[in-house]
Amino acid sequence: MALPNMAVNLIFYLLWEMSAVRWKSAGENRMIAKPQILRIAARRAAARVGDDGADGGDSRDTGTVTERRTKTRAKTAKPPMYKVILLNDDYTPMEFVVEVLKAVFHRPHAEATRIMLHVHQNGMGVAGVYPFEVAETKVRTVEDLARQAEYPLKCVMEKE
Ligand code: TYC
Repeated sequence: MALPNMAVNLIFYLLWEMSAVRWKSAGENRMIAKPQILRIAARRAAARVGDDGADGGDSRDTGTVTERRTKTRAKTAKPPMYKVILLNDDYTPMEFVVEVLKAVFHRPHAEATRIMLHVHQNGMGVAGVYPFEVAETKVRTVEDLARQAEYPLKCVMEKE
């Protein structure tokens, strides 16, 4: 018969109280009483989240709570991302912009053409989104290529 959770919690609470009393009066016995209750409760909690409770815990009666939490926390935060934005001008040839989008931003031809036309019609457009240092390098590469070809193509970056 499955007991309702509240009843089970109440039983654990009473067992806990009893063990705490024993703990106060039992001297050496305290090493046994408290962790025993904790282990049973932890095993039940683990069963509820699909863990068998067999691992991750120390079964020795050390008086220390050693059951590990099963939640994992991400250790590294995602790096902030930066949009690399192409700016329109009246002089850079469309073909040159398409080639830049293919070579520097690894866009397939059709997508490069679409982005170039978007910039041409709207004044600016996103060529790609990257971590800070990658975005910085892309901006410099575009401007180096433009300078070498003597076109005024400009490119900026903006935090997402
Ligand atoms: N407007 C340019 C032209 O008509 C083409 C162009 C597109 C230039 C995108 C820059 O980022 C740019 N030749």
